[in-house]
Amino acid sequence: MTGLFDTYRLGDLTLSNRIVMAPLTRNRAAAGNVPTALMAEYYAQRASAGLIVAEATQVVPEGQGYQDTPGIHSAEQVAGWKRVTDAVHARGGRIFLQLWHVGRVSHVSLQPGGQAPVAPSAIRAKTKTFVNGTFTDVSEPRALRLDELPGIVAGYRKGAANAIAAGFDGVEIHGANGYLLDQFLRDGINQRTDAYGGSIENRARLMLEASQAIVEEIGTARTGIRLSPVTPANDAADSNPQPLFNHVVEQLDRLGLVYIHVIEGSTGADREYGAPFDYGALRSRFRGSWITNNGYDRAMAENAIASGRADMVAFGRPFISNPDLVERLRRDSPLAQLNRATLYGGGVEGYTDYPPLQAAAE
Ligand code: 8OZ
Repeated sequence: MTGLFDTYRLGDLTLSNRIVMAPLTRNRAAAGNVPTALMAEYYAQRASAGLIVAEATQVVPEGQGYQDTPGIHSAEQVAGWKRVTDAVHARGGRIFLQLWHVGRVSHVSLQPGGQAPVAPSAIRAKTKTFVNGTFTDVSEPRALRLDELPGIVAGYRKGAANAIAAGFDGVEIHGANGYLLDQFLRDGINQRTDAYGGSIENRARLMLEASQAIVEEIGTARTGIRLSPVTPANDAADSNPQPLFNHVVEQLDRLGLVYIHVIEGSTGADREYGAPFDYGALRSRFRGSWITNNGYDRAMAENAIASGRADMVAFGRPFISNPDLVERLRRDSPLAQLNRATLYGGGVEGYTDYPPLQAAAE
């Protein structure tokens, strides 16, 4: 029987186990949205994960929606990320970068020239962002012009090329949680009347064009994607997600992506949200690897792997407070609880100071 701690062949990589560190926004980049030495230490501490998916990272300046999130569009950012990937590789880990454009989930104070954030349609999201140390309402967006969409795709392509230049083993396209690509998918957000709005095929077009561009740039074996079919995160809503995501997954299969990473239910919350939704119908449409996520514990993860329902299981919050999560799961040891006050922004505290089991016991 296949277990959580067995190796896994992902594309051209052999991963040491089936446990994935989910991408986690921590808002600790330095000026210029440059990854720091502290971030390298944080990821290196977690290198025993079979695969780390590094935090959501804006591919273009307009793609930023929260303070101090890292980018992958400048030479300084690439150099900063190189320190991170070197540190993880030195510990025998593997690391992908999550490529991000927030679309309408942003604030004018974070946008170049104080401009409005961009979106499929000029509809403000009922959600908050994190700016100047506090949560604040997002700004009113403007609709992207049709002639701007090739530039968005080019941004993802360049982000992927930069990620490889920075030493990442691959990229995960952020197609989830109500950010730009997910905004285009959903009929509750996308009211366009051009080739990128209306039908399911049209709403999926931007995500698929970005995916194709990335595949052309870095190859299928290094390109994964994260989806959240029923999440209400960031005011995401669709009248009929099953046929929408059936189509999306069929097309991602055609492009040959190496994995799909699915958030089941409401992101970071109720797994049953949006039920009934048939995740098996998605899996059966995809020949690549399947990563499942959202509120898994050891028993649930073992079951998902043993039953063949997933190839790998991603853990988010448990990896924040347990740098040695893999070892703790292996021993079935108790998990440390995380401190919510230090999630977003700050320094060492609540970031690199969670001890591994050994040290905690001493
Ligand atoms: C928490 C805070 C800010 C951003 C996501 C990138 O939900 C995020 C995010 C999460 O995908």
